[in-house]
Amino acid sequence: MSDLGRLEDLPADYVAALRAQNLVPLWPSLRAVMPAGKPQPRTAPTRWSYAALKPLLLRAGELTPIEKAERRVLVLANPGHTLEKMQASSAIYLGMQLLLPGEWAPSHRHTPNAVRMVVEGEGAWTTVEGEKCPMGRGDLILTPTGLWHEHGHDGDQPVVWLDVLDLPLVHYLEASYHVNGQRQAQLAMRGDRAFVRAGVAPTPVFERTRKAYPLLRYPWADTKAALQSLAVDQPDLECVMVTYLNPETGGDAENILGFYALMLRPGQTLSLPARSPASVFHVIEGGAEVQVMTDRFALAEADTCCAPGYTPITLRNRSATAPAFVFAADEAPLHRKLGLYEVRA
Ligand code: GTQ
Repeated sequence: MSDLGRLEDLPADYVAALRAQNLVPLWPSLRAVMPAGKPQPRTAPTRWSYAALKPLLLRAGELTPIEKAERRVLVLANPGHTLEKMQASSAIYLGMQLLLPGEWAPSHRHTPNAVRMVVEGEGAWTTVEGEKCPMGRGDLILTPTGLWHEHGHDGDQPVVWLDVLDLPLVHYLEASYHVNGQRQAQLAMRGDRAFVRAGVAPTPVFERTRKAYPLLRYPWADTKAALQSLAVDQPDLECVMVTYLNPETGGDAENILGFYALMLRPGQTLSLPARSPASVFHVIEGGAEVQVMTDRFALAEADTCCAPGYTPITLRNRSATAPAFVFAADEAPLHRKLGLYEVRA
């Protein structure tokens, strides 16, 4: 491969004349925007310890009243992108949100899609389009693009959850904005049993629901039971993983990011192939070691890490006797829609 000409090789007056016309020569920058063989992601393998961040988050609870924060969140920022960018990967935003007893995070809606993975505490809820979704450890609650949502808390201990948004992508597309709303009249408690069995869906008078997002709350007890059934049903299955789905379409729960839960059997090491999307892992129960290139993160419960795309990932259960349960998010739905999805052997 021949070396391409550099900017310094060009006469200064020529470069100045180009700039004056808002023109740029491609060849000095071609390799940077299209590197050979594989991308050079800015996303650095990064781990965030819950034990380290929790006191800082609780301190934010003392320093900043909810009225001054709207959403009291510490962003899990990837230094590879610079912290100011507030992104875990090119498309994924992660934040740890704190809600104290009696607090209320007012109703709004926005173009980025969000999900919440509940980390700790009881008694909080998210109301989505008038439906109240209780938040318990390990529950996944969707607030897809454009849907009104607010958070409240009737319990007596702090509640913490992990926010996963496609904000960096939507912001990059110059399509990110929010609208503030009124406190929602709570129409109903969101039932979470309607889609509890895979393979059948509610069909009143031969019509299926036409809701774009028929399921907003995925209780951890059900997801965990699905993983345990799968592990028992297929004892030789290496990758005991489920995808959070839209139960009406069978497609991904949201349009841009994908969400998964996986179970590592006691003592198991699971090798995942190099895939184009970046991914995030968060331990729901147990302990897991995540190896990405030369980085090896020992994750305890509630710890979170991210990995760039195009690199193999190895997950290992740190316990020889108990299973480990891990929540994962990635950019696969986005890559698939764009025709960019790749798995490398
Ligand atoms: O709870 O609506 O972490 O709007 C960032 C933006 C959470 C939320 C975040 C948000 C929210």
